[in-house]
Order: sequence, then structure tokens, then C-alpha cells
Amino acid sequence: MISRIDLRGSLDDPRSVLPRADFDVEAALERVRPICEDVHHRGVEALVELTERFDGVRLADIRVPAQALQDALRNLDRGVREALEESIRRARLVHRDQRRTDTTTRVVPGGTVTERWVPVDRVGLYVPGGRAVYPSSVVMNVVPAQEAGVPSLAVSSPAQKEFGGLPHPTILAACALLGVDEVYAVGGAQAVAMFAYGAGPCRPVTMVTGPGNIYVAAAKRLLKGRIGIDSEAGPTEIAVLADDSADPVHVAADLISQAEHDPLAAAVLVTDSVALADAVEAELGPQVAATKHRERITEALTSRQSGIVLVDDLDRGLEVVNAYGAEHLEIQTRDAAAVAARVRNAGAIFVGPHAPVSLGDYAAGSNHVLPTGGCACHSSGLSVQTFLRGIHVVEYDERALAEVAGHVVTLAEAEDLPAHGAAVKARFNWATPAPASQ
Ligand code: HSO
Ligand code: ZN
Repeated sequence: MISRIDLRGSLDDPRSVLPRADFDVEAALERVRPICEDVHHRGVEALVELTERFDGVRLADIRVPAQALQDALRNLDRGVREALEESIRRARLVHRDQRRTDTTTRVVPGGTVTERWVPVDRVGLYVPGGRAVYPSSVVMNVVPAQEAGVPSLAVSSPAQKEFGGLPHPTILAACALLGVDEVYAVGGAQAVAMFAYGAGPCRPVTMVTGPGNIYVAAAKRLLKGRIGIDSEAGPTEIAVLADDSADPVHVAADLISQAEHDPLAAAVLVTDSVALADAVEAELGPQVAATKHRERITEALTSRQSGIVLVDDLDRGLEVVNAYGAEHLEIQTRDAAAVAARVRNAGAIFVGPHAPVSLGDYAAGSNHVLPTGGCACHSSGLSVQTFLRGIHVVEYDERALAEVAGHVVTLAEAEDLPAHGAAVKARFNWATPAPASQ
């Protein structure tokens, strides 16, 4: 069922043989543009109409009442509550350690540059509804923002007809557990526009984060600049780099676990062992057949974005996974830690037999909002850093400025920007040449 890509004996660039699913955000831009403009100009009125059109619900109020949040928490299954609390506790431990301390560099006596880390003022977190109802994603977005010290935080998630026009109750309960009390029942591109422009009770935000479908990604791309964004999350990906020491039952289960998200999800096994490849393939059949979402898993595993890649050795395997830059990469080899240390491109690396991606999805403490589509080659997952800006604070006294003034003037002249130089000269009563007469 799953395709095989045999790279043994080949020196080809692995990028050309490891296709990715089509996730053409550009194509969705034209559909999303009028929606964003409508929200910009008509605010709440537009949001109510769009929610009626897309979610089949007429909202009396776009904001979720505080009582609904508390009710959702009270009605939350006890086991789910305990698991979410543990997930939050672990995520807080990890993200708290990501906080940055300001650094001051004394460049010269009397001249310092401080990098001061300041959280953004206000964040809007988008939480999808529909097939993907992920309270874990609420945790993964809210915790880093809170640990970064973001003072104002709002969540938006689509209104659900079956829940009386409120977002899904586990989403509301997760918000309540995390202490988030500003929640909107708005979904899709219109939610991103609401955050960017503000509408009714929702003040504009400075940054929007969170996963979503292609229209959410397109709205983020459209409004980027007016707002900061995290990344345009695409379909989930798992790559497993394994040798003959890996357990095929575990490898198959892990590939299936991420294929479960979406028919467009990618599951890629890279191995130098034909025996392992055969054993994993043999495992996939019965494991997929036995699982609930077998249709979409089968589609994900048999589509062009998934496959088993055979390589000559682990060195070549590393080349392949580094070229691919998977959102999640498992290392299931001997000396897994040493192999993992040689990985340069991945959203997150899961090392050895006891670190399946599902652990990271829920309860490792790591973040599960990670770069997809090869973006791991240049970007990182969500963290405290996502919500901080490093502001340079420059403090020079007169002597320190005098010492370097000549160089500033010289460079300003070299760039034909004499007024730049004049701003320094003015402080020392240096003559500023009169402009050449015409
Ligand atoms: N694997 C997904 C996150 C997730 N998994 C949420 C389960 N729930 C993307 O990293
Ligand atoms: Zn997952």
C-alpha cells in the first residue's frame, strides 16, 4: 500500500524524490481577501453573517460568556481534566525555562547596548473546530504566550451548531483551565481578520498564532505585517529514521499515529534495512485495519507524500531526513542520541524507542506547534521566543560618542547621507558644510 522509494546506489538530491502534499495557500488568498475586507469594514455584523454562512449558526454575541467557560470546565470528564492539567504542568516547566534574560554589552567605557526582551502586547490564538478539535493545541499555544508574559490573550474557535453556537466544550474547558477568559465563537479566515482589525468587543491584537485549515493559513499570509504570525501550519508530517534495531510494530504505529490527522498528512520511513522496511509494511496493513480512522489514514499513507525510503546506510539516511526537514522526526536506531545530534533540520526530534511523537503531541512538555512543509529548514516551533521581541537599548555618554563620532561621519558620507553625520557633529559643534550652491 505505501510506496517505496529506493535510493540505494543513488546520489540524487533527495528533495526531488520526497514529494509533499499540495497545500497551495496562494490559491486560497483570493477567496479569503473579500472575507477579510468585509470584517475590516463591517466588523461584528460581517462576523455574524459569515458565521451563519459557514457554520450555520446565527450568533447573538460573538464573545463566549464567562458562565459558558465555567460550565464547560465543570462538565469536563475527570480523566481528561487530569491529563490536561499534567500536560499544562509539563509544558509550563519547559517553556518557563525558555524565558530570556536581558543582556547588556559594554561596547566601550560609557557605551552599552542592552537587549531587552519584551512580550508582544496582545495575542489572538486561533483554535480550529471541525475534524480537528484539539484542546492540546490550546495548551501548546497559550502556555508559551503566558510564560512569555503576554499581558492580553484571546482565543477564537468556530461556533458549533450542535453546541448551541458555542465553540467545542473541551476547547472552552481548556481555556478555563488555562485561565483564558476572553474567547470568541468565530472560525476560519474571519477569525484572523477579527483579531487583526478588531471588531465589537474584540480589540485588535498584535500577533495571531495557532493552526487551522488552508483559509486560516491564507488569512494569516494576507494580514501578516499588520499582525505578526507564527507559521502557516500545513498538514502534519512524521519521518522515522530507523535501522534494523527498530521495532517494526512501534514504527508502524508511529507512522499511523500522525497519518490519523489528515488525508494530506505525510508519513515517511527512512531506513537502511530492507528487513525492517518489509516488517513495517507488513505491520501497517493490520494496524490500519484495526484503527478507527482507517479511511483517512489509508489515504495519507498511500498518497504521494508518504513512503518508505531505502538508503545504503545511516549517513545517507541523515542526508535524506536533513533534506526533508520533517515537522516530527523520530530516531529509532542504535546510538539514537548520537544520530539525533547529527540532525540539522527538523521541527522536533524524538530520540530512541520510548519517545513516540504522540508523547510530544500531548505530554512531553515540548511544543507541538511545529514547522511543516520543509519550513523546519529555516524556522522553529512555537516557544516563548515566538512572543518576545528583543529591543536594543543604546546608551552612550558624551565621551563614548566622541570616540566613535569620526567613524559615523565617515560612513554617513560614504553613503551620501550627510545629515546623518551632521546629527553627530551637532553635538560637538563641528562645522557642518553648507550645501553646494546650485
Ligand atoms: N501532531 C499534531 C498535534 C496534535 N496531535 C494535536 C494530536 N493533537 C501536530 O504537531
Ligand atoms: Zn498528532
